[in-house]
Amino acid sequence: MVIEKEKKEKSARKLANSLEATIDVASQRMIDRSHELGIETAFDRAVTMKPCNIGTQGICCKNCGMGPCRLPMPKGGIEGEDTRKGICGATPNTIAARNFIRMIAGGAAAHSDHGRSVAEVFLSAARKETDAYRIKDERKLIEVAKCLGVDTTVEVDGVELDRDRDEIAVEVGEKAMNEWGKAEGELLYAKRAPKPRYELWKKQGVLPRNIDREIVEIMHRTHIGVDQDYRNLMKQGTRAAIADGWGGSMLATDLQDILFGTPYPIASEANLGVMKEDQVNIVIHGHEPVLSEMIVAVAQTREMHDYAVSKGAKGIQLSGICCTANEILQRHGVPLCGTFLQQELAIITGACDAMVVDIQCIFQNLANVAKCFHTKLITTHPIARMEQDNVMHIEFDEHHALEDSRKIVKLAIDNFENRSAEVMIPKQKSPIVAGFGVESVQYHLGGSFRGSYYTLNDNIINGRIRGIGGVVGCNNVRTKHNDGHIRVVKELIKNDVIVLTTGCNAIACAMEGLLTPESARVFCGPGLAEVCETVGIPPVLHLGSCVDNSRILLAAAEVVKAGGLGEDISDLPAAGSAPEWMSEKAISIGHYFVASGVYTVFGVTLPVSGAPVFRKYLFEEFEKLYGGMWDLEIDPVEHARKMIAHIDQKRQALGIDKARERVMVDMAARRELAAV
Ligand code: BF8
Repeated sequence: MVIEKEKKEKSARKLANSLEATIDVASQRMIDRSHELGIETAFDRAVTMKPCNIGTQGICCKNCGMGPCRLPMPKGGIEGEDTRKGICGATPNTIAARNFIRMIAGGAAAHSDHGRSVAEVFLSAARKETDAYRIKDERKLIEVAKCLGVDTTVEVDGVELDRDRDEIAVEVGEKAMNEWGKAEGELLYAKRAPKPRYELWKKQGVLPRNIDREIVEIMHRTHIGVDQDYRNLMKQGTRAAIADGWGGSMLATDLQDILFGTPYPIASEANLGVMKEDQVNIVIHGHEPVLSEMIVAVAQTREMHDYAVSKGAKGIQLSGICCTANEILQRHGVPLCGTFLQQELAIITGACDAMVVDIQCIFQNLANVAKCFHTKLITTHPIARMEQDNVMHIEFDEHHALEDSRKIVKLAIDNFENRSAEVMIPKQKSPIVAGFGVESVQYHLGGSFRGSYYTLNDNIINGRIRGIGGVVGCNNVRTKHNDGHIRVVKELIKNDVIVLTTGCNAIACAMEGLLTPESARVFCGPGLAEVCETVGIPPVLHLGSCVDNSRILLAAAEVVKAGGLGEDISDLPAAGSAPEWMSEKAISIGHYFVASGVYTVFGVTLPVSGAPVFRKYLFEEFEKLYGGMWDLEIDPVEHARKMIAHIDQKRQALGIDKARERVMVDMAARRELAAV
């Protein structure tokens, strides 16, 4: 009775309970603060707005004007033949598969269009049409040139010489741009996958032709009356997801690294407590580092610092939300302000002088929250504007990048004196080490001389490291903020599974203190702890933003290349996870993990439960086709245990399920062998 009464009262107030909403104390404080100030956030809206039960099962079709056709599961489940169908006769499998691959299309489009924007800036930098950007990492330029088939040397009078770097850069930019819309051929980066994987994609008919085409074809195939076989629909979904992971996302990562520098381990801090009461706080939110790189450069100038001081502030504090945060963290050590679900809370501190947003994962409600404070909310991208009239739009143009950034930073500084509401910045923040990648893992685990993945492989073979977990993805307000992320990751590292993380999972782990080498002793099993302590790395390696999941793919390819752990990614003792996913991008990422041979578990929900045959196809039959498959597990500990069970199964298949040291064969041993 008491519980019923409490429930009624709560729904009458329509407010979130901060302790139930998040595990993060700083966020709890700010949710409570929002209630004191009468400001509504996503946490409150989640209490009042229930998700559509049919949509969450994936069986609502709204692809034509005769619907929406909703095919709810019968109460007692399906008995006998499943006779449900839409007006046109579409079965639950067709509808769920159409919806699923449209999500892949949305996610692949978002990542890949981001990649295209970077490629455009890259090309204009290579052609010297802008002063703001230049090639920073020449080593990576050469590596990428080779992958794109760009000559890096020239023959002069029979002598092979290094080709001019500017010429290489222009051709890399042109070849990269071509990957989005070339008329013939196949995605060039597909060959960066292990050879058996590439051959498998070819055999299955899912090698992407170009990035845009695969996305467009999904929209065509899912139009009413086109593809009506869930298996054939998923074939196209697979092709588009590969075009994202091994195409648009990978190109975005590579070109960003060449332009802005390949990340190397760097120390910083994370959580709302990084904001400073006596400084101008600029929070950068979104995804494309093309803009945020310039803001970082401008905000760190003496001119801007002095200007801030002249306005009564002690300096400028930059921080980031979402994947922009990860981008500027991994290259400059700019602190993380928070995850996706903390974006409104950053403004509610009352200390956010400007929030600058570009694309993806930006709540429209930011405008309503900003209205309650002095905060300037600035949109910067032509494809991502907001209708509310308190939002400023300063369109960012790479040809005037520094000017635009100067304008934005000045606006924030000028706004410092307008703070009105009482400022309340939570104190919580954690120290972190971020900025890992394919190259730094090679360095840290291989040593400066060996510089390879052999040491990592050795430690997996000898059992100190049980396996690799790629844990990524969003926050989802339908589940307790960061709870799934942290419980999954802690269970993995406790069982000696090293974690590679990106996106909002990386930020959640940062806030929890898991991105420090010292955390190994506290949270890891003895084997992983020993490795981390010996080489001085955290047990959870921050590999960047969501497009940087491509770094996880390439790291997996390197592990295969180093030998001893099978011939393909699907042989590795590895598993993927997105405990709190919510975006279409996460579905595309999940599917390119699966198509690359990785067992991938999602938390919260998956829109497939209303179509049991289609669900079985993704969860079981996909393994026979690609060596990787989907799974759903809501309980975080069980979620991690499923990953560990899969890792153990792979260890057994490789014959490395018994812990053993690698025995070096010396001369004496050789003689003994020869004598036998
Ligand atoms: O691309 S993890 S909530 S921020 S979608 Fe968005 Fe999800 Fe965060 Fe980055 Ni990725």
